[in-house]
Amino acid sequence: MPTFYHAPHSRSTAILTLVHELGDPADLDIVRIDIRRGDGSGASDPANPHPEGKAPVIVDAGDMIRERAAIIVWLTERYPSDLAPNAGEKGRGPFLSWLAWYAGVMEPVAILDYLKIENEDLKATFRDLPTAVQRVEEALADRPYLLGDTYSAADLLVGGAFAFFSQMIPETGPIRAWVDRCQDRDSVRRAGTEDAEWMARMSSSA
Ligand SMILES: N[C@@H](CCC(=O)N[C@@H](CS)C(=O)NCC(=O)O)C(=O)O
Repeated sequence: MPTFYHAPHSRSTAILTLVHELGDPADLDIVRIDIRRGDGSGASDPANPHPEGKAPVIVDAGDMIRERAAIIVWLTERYPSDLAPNAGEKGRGPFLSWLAWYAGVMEPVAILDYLKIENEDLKATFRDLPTAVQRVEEALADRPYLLGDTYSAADLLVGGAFAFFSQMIPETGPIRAWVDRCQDRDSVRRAGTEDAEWMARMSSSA
């Protein structure tokens, strides 16, 4: 049985949200773990199989699946749904492109921007946050979601990052309403509630 190692209130919450979107597959075990957090709290958890103590991570039959973009592909293939176009279907290329672009471009530029790091070589490689935001605005100019009329796991990942880094949301344009649509889902509310409950239990037992 695959096991999803989840660190509440972290990047891993996107994967918990996806698991809920996928209908909470009965054969997917969820193990909650601690991680070292940016504010100095938490600790690397001996139960976490990730070689760097990070989350999320899934282990299935001895295979380790790391990195949210890869985990999203793996989960949506293993538990087919309308959250991802299948291989060979229209939309599959854009779906994969958004996931890879998020991991390889958008998250790096968001972090560089947050840290106020400016460097011409980095900019030549990744462009910058305004350019990334522009790509999302263009995609949403004539459609409610990144792939078209329906919500997908690409919206979950990219929209969730805009919700987290809310200072990235432009005052005008389609992104604000799209982020709200992406957040207004039972899966997001459930994951948030479960994470908050786990964090409260952890701090009361500390
Ligand atoms: N690129 C990875 C990032 C994973 C990551 O950095 N997770 C953080 C939580 S937000 C973590 O586990 N931090 C603990 C640590 O760095 O020790 C992904 O998208 O899955």
